[in-house]
Amino acid sequence: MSSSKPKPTAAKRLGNARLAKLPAAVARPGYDRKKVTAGIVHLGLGAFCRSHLGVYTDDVLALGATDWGIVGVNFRSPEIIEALKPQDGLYTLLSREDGVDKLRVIGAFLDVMSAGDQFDEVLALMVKPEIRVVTITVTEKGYCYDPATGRLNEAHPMVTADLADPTRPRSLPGLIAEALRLRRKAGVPPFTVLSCDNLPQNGKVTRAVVARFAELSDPDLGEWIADHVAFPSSMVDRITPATNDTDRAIVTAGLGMTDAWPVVAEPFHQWVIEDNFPNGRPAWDQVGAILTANVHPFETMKLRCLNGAHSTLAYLSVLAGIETVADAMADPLLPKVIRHLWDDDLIPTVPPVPGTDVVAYTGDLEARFRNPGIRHLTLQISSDGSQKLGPRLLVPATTRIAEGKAPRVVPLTVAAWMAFLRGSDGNGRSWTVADPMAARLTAIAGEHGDDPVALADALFAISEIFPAAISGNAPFRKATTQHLRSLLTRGVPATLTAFLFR
Ligand code: CS2
Repeated sequence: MSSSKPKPTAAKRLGNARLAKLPAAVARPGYDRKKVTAGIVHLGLGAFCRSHLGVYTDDVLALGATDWGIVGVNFRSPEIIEALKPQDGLYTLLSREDGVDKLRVIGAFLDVMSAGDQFDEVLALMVKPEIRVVTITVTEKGYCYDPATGRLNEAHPMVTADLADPTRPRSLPGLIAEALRLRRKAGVPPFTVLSCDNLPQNGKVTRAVVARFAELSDPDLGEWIADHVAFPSSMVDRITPATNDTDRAIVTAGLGMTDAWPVVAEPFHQWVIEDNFPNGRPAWDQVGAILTANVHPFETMKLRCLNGAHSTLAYLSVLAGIETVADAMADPLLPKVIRHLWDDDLIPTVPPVPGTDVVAYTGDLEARFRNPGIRHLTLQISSDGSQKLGPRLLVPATTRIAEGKAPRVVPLTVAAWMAFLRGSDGNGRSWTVADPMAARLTAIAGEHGDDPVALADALFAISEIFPAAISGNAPFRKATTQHLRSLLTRGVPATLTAFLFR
């Protein structure tokens, strides 16, 4: 959050007491919040869960199901708690398309808590029988897993710290395992754990990290979790850029009162959920979510086509000085690169998706990416590449290689990521590399920065990121190194021109 924003005064702040004073044009909870009780604990209170889970659940509450309110728990930054607590958990969704702004105040989050400062309270809440679902958005790195294997990273510093004292966990796997241990001890049926992050088979990964963590601290608990707790997978989608001060000002003007932290999102939203909730669930299916036995095809399509294209746009754009996805889509070359990525490398790897034409889906993605009302920063998407490249692009590239085909665009994305790790373009522009592996990656880039062969060799050697099928594939390495040389010496436009028109 910007420090320049004025401190909202209590009198003019969004909150329960001022809901009735909102202008008629602003949508608001269609139910009595006082009657709503918590049925969900949500872990990871970023913008995404507020534009997605919060909105679907707000719609369910409006259907009259009063026992599915959410308590949001944050692991790290206290700012979101400080913003939402004085607002009774209320916040505004600003959805934007074709120059039209729509404001809606969401009431589904009944309370917000800090997993650090309020640890005992959070744990006590997670043990209550009325909490039947725990939802998660902590981004890829929050799972403390190894992206290459999908298993718990047992050497992760938070995991080793939590294993030393499993009753005071700080990590996601540690917290869920401890809450489940206490529920079991108290004879309370387990909650269902629903991951809403962009990981392939996110339910399976969550189950793997929680059950393994538990097994390491108490083998019996590990077995009980594996046998008794449901971890459905889900595919989540809504483009939600970080909120900026212009958005805050628009919301304040529209509400006639201050909202310290609204969320901005595109109108489009999609949620496909594996229907495995032994302890009950909100009727999300009645408000637009797809509940199905098999999420896999949907998730594969979305993770590869949407997120894979995002990452490709992000690295090339940061290098080229292009700030937003919409600006990238206005570039003469980048949309052509993305079309090749879809047609040549990704669509052939997506299994049939029920009721969906995948080519048409990518056409819709193009339109969504072009939405000029959404200032989605390419630098924001560039974060955590060590976690994102695998599921989004390297896994489908591996599939293509196994079929005897050479991936065409993925080596270019990997080259752009390698050049991005240098943190500057050598011409005075610089940026921050945000990544859980940043120290190691930027040290490598610093050492080999100008030498494409040495830089690519050193990065391909990181087995946590590059599976052997990629790092051991000579044509892939050669293509990547050539693109990297071109990016470092000739820059993005000349590289893309050569790539597209050679
Ligand atoms: C983006 C996603 O930041 C990123 O890595 O690709 O946050 C993307 O906007 C969402 O998954 C859209 O549903």
